[in-house]
Amino acid sequence: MAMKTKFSVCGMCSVRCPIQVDVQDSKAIRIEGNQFALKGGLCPRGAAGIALEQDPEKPQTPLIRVGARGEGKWKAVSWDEAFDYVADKLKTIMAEHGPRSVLWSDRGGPFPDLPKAFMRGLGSPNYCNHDVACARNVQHGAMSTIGLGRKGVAYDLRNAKHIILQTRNIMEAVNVAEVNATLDGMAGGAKLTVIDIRASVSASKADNFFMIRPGTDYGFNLAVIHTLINENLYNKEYVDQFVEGFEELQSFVQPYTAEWAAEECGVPAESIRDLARQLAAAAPSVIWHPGWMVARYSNSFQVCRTAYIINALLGSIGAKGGLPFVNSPKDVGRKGLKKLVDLFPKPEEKRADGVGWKHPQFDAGPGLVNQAYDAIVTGDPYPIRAYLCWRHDPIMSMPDPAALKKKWEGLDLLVSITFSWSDTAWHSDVVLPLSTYLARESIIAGKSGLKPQFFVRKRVQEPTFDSKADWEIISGLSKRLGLDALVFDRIEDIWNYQLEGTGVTIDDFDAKGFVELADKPLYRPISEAKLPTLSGKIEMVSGKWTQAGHNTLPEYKSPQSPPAGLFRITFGRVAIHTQGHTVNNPLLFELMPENIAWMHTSRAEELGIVNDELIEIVAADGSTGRIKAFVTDCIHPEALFMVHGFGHRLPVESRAFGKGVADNELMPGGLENWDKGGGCISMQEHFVSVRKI
Ligand SMILES: Nc1nc2c(c(=O)[nH]1)N[C@H]1C(S)=C(S)[C@@H](COP(=O)(O)OP(=O)(O)OC[C@H]3O[C@@H](n4cnc5c(=O)[nH]c(N)nc54)[C@H](O)[C@@H]3O)O[C@H]1N2
Ligand SMILES: Nc1nc2c(c(=O)[nH]1)N[C@H]1C(S)=C(S)[C@@H](COP(=O)(O)OP(=O)(O)OC[C@H]3O[C@@H](n4cnc5c(=O)[nH]c(N)nc54)[C@H](O)[C@@H]3O)O[C@H]1N2
Ligand code: SF4
Ligand SMILES: [Mo]
Repeated sequence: MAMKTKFSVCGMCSVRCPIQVDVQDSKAIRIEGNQFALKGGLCPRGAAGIALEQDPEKPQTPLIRVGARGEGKWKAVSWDEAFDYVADKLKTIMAEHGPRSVLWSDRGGPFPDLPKAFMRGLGSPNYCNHDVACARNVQHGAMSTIGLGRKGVAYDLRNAKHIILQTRNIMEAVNVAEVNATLDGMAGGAKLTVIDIRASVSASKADNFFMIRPGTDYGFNLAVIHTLINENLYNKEYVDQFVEGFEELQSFVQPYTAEWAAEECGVPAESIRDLARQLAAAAPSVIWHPGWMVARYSNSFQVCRTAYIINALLGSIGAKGGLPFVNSPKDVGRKGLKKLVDLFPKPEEKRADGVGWKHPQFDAGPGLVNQAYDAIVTGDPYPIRAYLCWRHDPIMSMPDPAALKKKWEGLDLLVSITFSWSDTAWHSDVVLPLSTYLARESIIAGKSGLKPQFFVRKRVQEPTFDSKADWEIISGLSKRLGLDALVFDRIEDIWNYQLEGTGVTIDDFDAKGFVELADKPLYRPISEAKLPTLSGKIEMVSGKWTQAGHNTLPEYKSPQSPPAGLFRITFGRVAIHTQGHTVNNPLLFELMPENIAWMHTSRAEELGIVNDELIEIVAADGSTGRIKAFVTDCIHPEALFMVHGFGHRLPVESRAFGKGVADNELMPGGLENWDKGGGCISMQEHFVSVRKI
């Protein structure tokens, strides 16, 4: 049969790049980046989607647990049986404890409207996503300075003159469009500065590289602010007009000189001053990246805040080549998508995780799922009894799996909806296999940007196994739970509902896979932007956080250096794998079957460890893992680094089984260590020891 090319959206990681897929004989045979958006470019994981689709080592039908939780004994059932089972359980639980006792979490992303509508339909306020283990601190860092969320401004990398990556490895923790834009920006003369605890691939391309002592970034940033202010390098006119609390910031940073930071962070004072001068020369086309995976320290929120503060001092918030404001459809005179959540009234009940009442400063959208887990245990403010875990693997993505499983013991129902096996799926009562992104449609998503757009994922082939799309699973459950408004026979009915009144039809997506709502990028000057902070300006001291009792310019506290013989556990990504769920992918496994432990040469010598030697890592609770040592000068001596996502122990994953170490298992008690200012779990506040075998 003739080959066809279909547009779709990658699902191999949370970025969701636009793709195009060649299909022959009704099967996907090749994937590349969307020609119109990414000029064909794709990352290694994106190219491995077909291996995922065809891999038999994943749940192939709905499964109901027959043994104890986590024992791995299952009964394969039909979709009707699975839907009946879940719906009946939910009805019983809701009859006894109310709809509020149902919790939902997912991986976040651009398609939350449908699951949010489902939760509203049930009458539960407890919709959450995974962000306490990812970017909440950036979100709240943005909200507490500029009032907008982190996606309220864009990173205008292509037009930047200086890009600073702090705790952000843009070349390996990939977003294809951002990689392309950074390389284009650099080809156009942009300088790159990297601040990291080790030499990443991004660092290898940098003009300035600071190998910083782990956990001292807040101190580093305070010294940069000190230099910008004391050397009069900041944009005074901009600050006078658009910044609130400058005097407080100025007096607060006085102790934090470049010399002070040199001692604290382990980088030369002159280099810090030189960086500040380079930034001033490039301003306002400067992007000090506030980070992405910042669930690391109890001061990570301050690192993110000070990133926005530095951007503000340079006048780059709202500037071309800096962090311009994104535009919604309304900003360009168009109408946005009609929302599915509006089919139901907002539940009046307060959230189980305390967001909106106990924590009034936080963004209610995705909540704080770890706090909702506590309600399972304590019944405070009310019990959570059912948990629908959708494209989310908390057992691998949160610290201390044993403690997490203990918290979940009080659940009467734990359902995992997933396209691969995961620790969470294995521990569930019911597993509902979700079709991979190649074999399912999504609802239409709206994306704000310099040019706002709508995009949609279309099914490029039928599922290889007995799986279903998100909307099919929600329809199946809704039918049995009496949520008639969410029962759809065809995805087109959802798409048409969403597009009502927008002037766009579903056929308009055929040309490029997405529909742009403006012809050219619109840069809105800050003078025209209405910032939703209490003062209406960029706040050096957050009004909202202050009202909630939080000091947003707290004194710097030096992180403890690891006691003799110990290392601080640090982690990150690599271009070949996504989090915990690609290690068992046949192609990606071949490229990188296990993780390794980076350690500084001087530390390895002390321990008598040589490169490539198998070593044992011992966590604070005495648990151990075996991994190969990577001995290098390119990491700070206090740190031990590994790529996250390895150390699988599920017998159903023959490739990943037993390979490498799970960093999340080296963080005993870590679930309790979370930041009341920023909301994230602080995962890099754990020490481990290392021994020869
Ligand atoms: N110790 C430690 N913990 C971490 C991290 C770390 O580096 N170290 N990283 C943190 C970060 S940044 C994040 S974002 C979280 C991630 O953790 P999670 O939010 O749990 O995301 P994934 O590990 O990607 O797992 C998602 C699950 O959903 C399923 N799935 C179904 N459909 C899709 C789809 O369309 N796309 C994707 N991606 N998955 C799908 C997958 O099969 C997988 O089992 O973990 C965080 N936790
Ligand atoms: N290939 C790939 N790409 C991905 C993902 C993936 O799983 N795989 N996941 C996506 C997701 S969900 C996310 S959140 C992003 C994450 O994107 P990033 O946050 O950029 O990724 P990470 O590798 O977790 O961390 C970035 C860097 O922080 C460094 N670091 C660790 N501790 C410190 C410290 O104390 N100070 C400083 N300055 N640096 C430190 C690490 O060494 C690492 O190089 O990537 C996205 N893209
Ligand atoms: S970065 Fe790679 S894996 Fe993630 S969505 Fe884009 S192509 Fe897919
Ligand atoms: Mo993330």
